[in-house]
Amino acid sequence: MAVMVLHHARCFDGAASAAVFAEFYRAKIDPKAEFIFRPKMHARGDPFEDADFDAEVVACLDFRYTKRGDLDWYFDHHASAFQLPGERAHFDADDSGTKFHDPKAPCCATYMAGILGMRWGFDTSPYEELLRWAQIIDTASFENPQIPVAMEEPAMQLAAFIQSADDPRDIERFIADLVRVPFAELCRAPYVRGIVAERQRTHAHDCERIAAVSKVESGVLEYDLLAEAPRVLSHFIPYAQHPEVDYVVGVYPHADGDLRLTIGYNPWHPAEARAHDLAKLCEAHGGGGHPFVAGCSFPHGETERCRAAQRAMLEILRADA
Ligand SMILES: [Mn+2]
Repeated sequence: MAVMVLHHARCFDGAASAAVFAEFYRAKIDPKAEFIFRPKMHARGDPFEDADFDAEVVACLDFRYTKRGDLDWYFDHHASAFQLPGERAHFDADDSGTKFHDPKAPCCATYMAGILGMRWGFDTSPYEELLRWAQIIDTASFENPQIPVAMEEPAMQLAAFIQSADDPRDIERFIADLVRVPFAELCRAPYVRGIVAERQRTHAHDCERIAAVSKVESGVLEYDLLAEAPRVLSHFIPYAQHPEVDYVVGVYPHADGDLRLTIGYNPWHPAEARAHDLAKLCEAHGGGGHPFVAGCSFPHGETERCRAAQRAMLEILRADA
């Protein structure tokens, strides 16, 4: 029996959710199941395609809902899970008992693990380290911005791997290894180490560039790297360099080929002091995410639209000051 696992791409929580779901499925539903892991990227309109549903069983984790193609399993915690007309009503009318969404859940992997433990009696204790780090990373609950920016902690190196890896075979192998190989050992595996070492080099360069182009005004930091090479950028760099800012709105060409706008509320400032729903600000420009960190993608070449969206958001955030 083939099980398609659609999971949020380039995301540690998405990979952790996929890994733990496959363990659950083998333990409690079908020990002979074979898994196809397919990373899904957010996109304007319908991000799904027919090939996503090319299996007997389809699970979608840490990603948008769809009423297309008969989903069998669904776990998500994104506030912007339901974007197309009729999706929310379709979800609400579902009585399968295998689809779950809670925008208040801090992390998809821990939310899903809780439900699988309670309703299916699945023992999630072997995945304690994986689940703990998935939640720390997804909620950006690091003690200080140096932890993600230094990129030394094994879990941070694994997060760097999944954000950068392109080869579907590496990603599939990584998802399987996440639940079998201790983190420190997995970091040393050559297929992981190669990608992480390269990532650490480009990350050091990114830190220099962000320091050079950042502008801070009224508690909001902006940066624009659209004229530079495409990259996978750590969104914590500005907070390590300017711990005083409340919000960051940056634009840069992402390695996936799109132009990316990223917007965040300083994770080390009091959560209750956040005055804006950043997912809503992004939905107005075709993006989405969480109230405290969100983003939009624009097709390559739409530099002006990307900059205009950034200006619009900066204006809203700075109007408070
Ligand atoms: Mn997540």
